[in-house]
Parts: sequence; structure tokens; C-alpha cells
Amino acid sequence: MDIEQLKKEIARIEADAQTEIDRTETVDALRGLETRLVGKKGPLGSLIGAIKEYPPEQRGQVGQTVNAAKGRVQALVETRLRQLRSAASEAEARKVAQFDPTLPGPVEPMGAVHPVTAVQWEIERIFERMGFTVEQGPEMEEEYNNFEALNIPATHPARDMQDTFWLTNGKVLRTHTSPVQHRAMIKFGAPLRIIAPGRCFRYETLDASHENTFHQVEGLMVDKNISIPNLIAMAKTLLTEVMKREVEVRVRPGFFPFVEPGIEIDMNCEICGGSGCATCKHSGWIEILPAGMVHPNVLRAGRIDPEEYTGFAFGLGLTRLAMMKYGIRDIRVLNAGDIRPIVSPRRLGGPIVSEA
Ligand code: FA5
Repeated sequence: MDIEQLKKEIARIEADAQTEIDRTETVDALRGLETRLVGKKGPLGSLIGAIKEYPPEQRGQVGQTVNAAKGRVQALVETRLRQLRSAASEAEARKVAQFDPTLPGPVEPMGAVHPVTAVQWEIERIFERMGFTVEQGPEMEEEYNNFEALNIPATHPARDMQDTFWLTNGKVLRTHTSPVQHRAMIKFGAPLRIIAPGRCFRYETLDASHENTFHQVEGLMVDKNISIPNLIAMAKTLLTEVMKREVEVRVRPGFFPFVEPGIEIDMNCEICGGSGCATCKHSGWIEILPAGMVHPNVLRAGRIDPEEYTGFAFGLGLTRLAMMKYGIRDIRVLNAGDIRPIVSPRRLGGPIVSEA
């Protein structure tokens, strides 16, 4: 192209450059565009590369023309850069003007999950992995669900095993989580796998291992061909996973009207290592998991045919398990709200101190 055509081409390149530069919204985008416009491979760069194609006497003029255009494009970039920077600092200034130093600062979360809640969550995760769902029942329960549906009629001496808080509306504060068994059977039918963690209440004489308000986790599995070995295997897995060690268990016969046969699964006392202390009533064992095969009357009350289905149930003493896991000697500190006896020493690696 001759010099005149070259000048027209440069004018077109500059006009395009102006449009593109005006459209940029950020400093980074502008820097990228600048590199493209004035770089060797850009429109002006390729004109410089073509200088050698002009006759030697015209090369100086071509070079000057193209370089002058390059200078003008860079000036356009600088102008836009100033505009973008001042817009950014105005935005920043607006932000500062909006800042209200009287607003409260970010709140640091304080405290920690209660040991019973921590173990409950852990147990829920373990059972969810085994295909159980987590159910809930009311703490103020129908007398029927707490007793009759569980094969404990009004005149049955087993009612004396659980000293009950009776309410003036005829209901009870549930003495165990077992009424959720009945509720779940009615709700889901068979087959069935549920756990039901929750608070229970008994009119107890308080000591290091008895509270009037404590937590249990009920478990219920109903299916075809369920047997006691399934129950013992499940109990061992559960206790070993929660305690993060191989737990020693002892299985004894136990009586509960809602199971037949009934068993008591005890674990060796974590506090004294089995030698005997106030927490384990000097026996070396902690009564932790009463259980058994669901009584046919309980299945019938839950509208499940005992000829077709069998099941196991257990009522884990969740509060006592939390005490074992965290080395808490006295159950009463868990509801007391005074955290001094149960915090820091364990975190620092020492035993939790609380005199029974
Ligand atoms: C029951 O409550 C039965 N419902 C358990 C059950 C369910 C048996 C299903 C068979 C089939 P028990 O009264 O033993 O059983 O209580 C169960 C657990 O709750 C005990 O092992 C103990 O760990 C805990 N527990 C009972 N009473 C208290 C209390 N006052 N304070 C703290 N924990 C308690």
C-alpha cells in the first residue's frame, strides 16, 4: 500500500482502538487490550513489520507515521486508565462512607456441644450407615404408649421398676424411649429399622449414676429372621465405634415385659478400668444396653404379625455412655450447668475431675 493508503489504514485502526478502549471496564482488561493493540502481532505491529516492503527512501516516513499512531493509541490507553482508577477510588470512598462503626462486630461462636449431644450425633451417624432412620417421640407421653403398648398393664408389678412422674392431664413424662417403638410400628409397619434418641424422666434417688432426667437411645429392628446374635453383633459394633477401642461386654439375662428373651449388655467401666468405683457401684461394669427380642404382644399392639416377623429392641443409656466416653464420674454435673468440673482438664490430656 502507498503512503496515502497507509495513513487511511492507520486512521481506521485508531478509530477502532478508541471504541475498544472506551468499552473497557477494568484496569486489567485495559492492560490486556493495550498489549494486543500495540504489540508486535497487533494491527500497528504488523504495519511496522511490513516497513521493509517499502522503497528505502520511504521507510523513514512510514516508520515515523506508524510510531506516531502507536504513541496516540498509548495516550488513549493512559486517558482511559485514569478514568477507571478514579471511578474505582470513588467507589471505594462511597464504601467507606457507608461503613457504620457503631454496628456490632462479627460474633465469635462460644462454647461447645454438650457431651450427650456429641455422642448422640455420633450414634445417629453409625446407625444411619446401617440403614436405620432417626425417629422422635414426645417427652409428655400417653400412659398407653409408655406402658400398655409395651406389655405392661396397669396392674403389672413391672410398673414399679420405673418411678414415674404423672401429670395432672393423665399423661406421663416418658420413663424411657421405648414408647417410640410402638409409635414407629404404627407409623411404618414392618420391616422396620429405627433409632429414637431422647430425654427420659424418672422419680429417682439421685447418685453418681442416676439422674431424674437422662437420655436414652431406643433401637428397633423388625424383619424376617432377626435373632439375638444380630443384636449382640450390633451392640459390640456400636460400643466399639463410640468408645474408639475394643469394648469388653458382658451379657446377662434381664427382665423387661416388652422383650422375650431379655438381656442386659454391660460394658467394662471406663472410669476405674473395671476395679470398682462409685460410678459403677463398685462392680467394674456399667449397665448400658438392656435389650432383647421384641415380645409378640408388643408386635401385635403395633399391628405387626409375630408369626411373620421377629425383631430386636434395645434401650441404650446414652447419658451413661457419654460419661464413659468422656470420663465423667458423676452424672449430676451433666445437667448442672456448672461447666467447671467437666471442662479443660480432659482437653489438656488429664482425667475429668469430679468427686462422686
Ligand atoms: C429401659 O428403660 C428399657 N426401656 C430398655 C429396653 C429397651 C430394654 C428395649 C429392652 C428393649 P432401664 O430401666 O434399664 O431399661 O434403662 C435403660 C438404660 O437407661 C439403663 O441401662 C441406664 O443406662 C439408663 N438409665 C436408666 N435409669 C437411669 C437414670 N435414672 N439415670 C441415668 N441413666 C439411667
